[in-house]
Amino acid sequence: MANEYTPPKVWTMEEENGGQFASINRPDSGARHEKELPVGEHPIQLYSMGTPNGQKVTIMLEELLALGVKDAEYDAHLISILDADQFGSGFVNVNPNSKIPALVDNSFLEPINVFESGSILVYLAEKFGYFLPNDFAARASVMNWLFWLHGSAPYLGGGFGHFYAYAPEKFEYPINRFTMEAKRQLDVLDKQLAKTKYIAGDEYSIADIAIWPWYGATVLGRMYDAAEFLDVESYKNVRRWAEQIDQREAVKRGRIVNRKWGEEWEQVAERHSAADIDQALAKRPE
Ligand SMILES: N[C@@H](CCC(=O)N[C@@H](CS)C(=O)NCC(=O)O)C(=O)O
Repeated sequence: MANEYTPPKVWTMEEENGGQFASINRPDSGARHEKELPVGEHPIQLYSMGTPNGQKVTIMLEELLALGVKDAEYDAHLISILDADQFGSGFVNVNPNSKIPALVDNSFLEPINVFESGSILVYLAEKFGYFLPNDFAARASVMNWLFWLHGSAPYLGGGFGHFYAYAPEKFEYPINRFTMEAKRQLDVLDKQLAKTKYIAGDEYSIADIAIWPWYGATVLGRMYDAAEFLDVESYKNVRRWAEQIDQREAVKRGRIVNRKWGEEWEQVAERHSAADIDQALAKRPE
């Protein structure tokens, strides 16, 4: 085999390995610089970026606001992961794992730090009583699919997306391996959505809110420029579900928060009130 690699006895990081994100990846954790986090006027403070993991939380908050839950008002501060903001001391105090999204709830005597997007979704669902049913069987189904997403998405993003779109070269072995897995996952979703309206059953839930920004966006052709390569048209049930969720007002609002790329109307770098999103969406062409 050409370019065969023999691993050394002990791995050390000698140089950047190339590719997008290479300059921020290091094999250690913790703060790299001092930087306090800004705090806005609402009890809920979100520190995030509008990637699929970030979108989960802003969609959830916008869904809660759409239901009239006023206490779900939030400040969403941009953490630019390409500028290493996730390694600032304030952010690391909230999330020692240095990944967006992270949330601080200041509604109590002591602030509550919440990190991991799945944990944030469950926290908000339990705090406000929506999108996570109390019925034991229905709740188990939502949890099944929420945990499914958190075990599966790293293969789609860190595996398929990384090697298909971001790696410095197109390496056949990992592209084959992760394309196989991404397509298998899409098939799992397609078979489930042949039976149910939403992922976990008849009701829209945090499972849909978690899965849509990854797999919904993939079948809508918004991820990695890979719609044709993955033949997304063939996942008819996932497409039907993805299009349906794409039409929700809260989804249209939440998916553009903490985002500084794309069209002008889909960029809301920071959100401190509903007007920030209204102003961006008003620029959308008819
Ligand atoms: N399991 C985590 C994953 C979060 C994650 O991977 N966030 C990425 C952006 S989508 C990040 O912050 N990357 C920055 C880095 O790796 O330094 C979650 O669901 O919250």
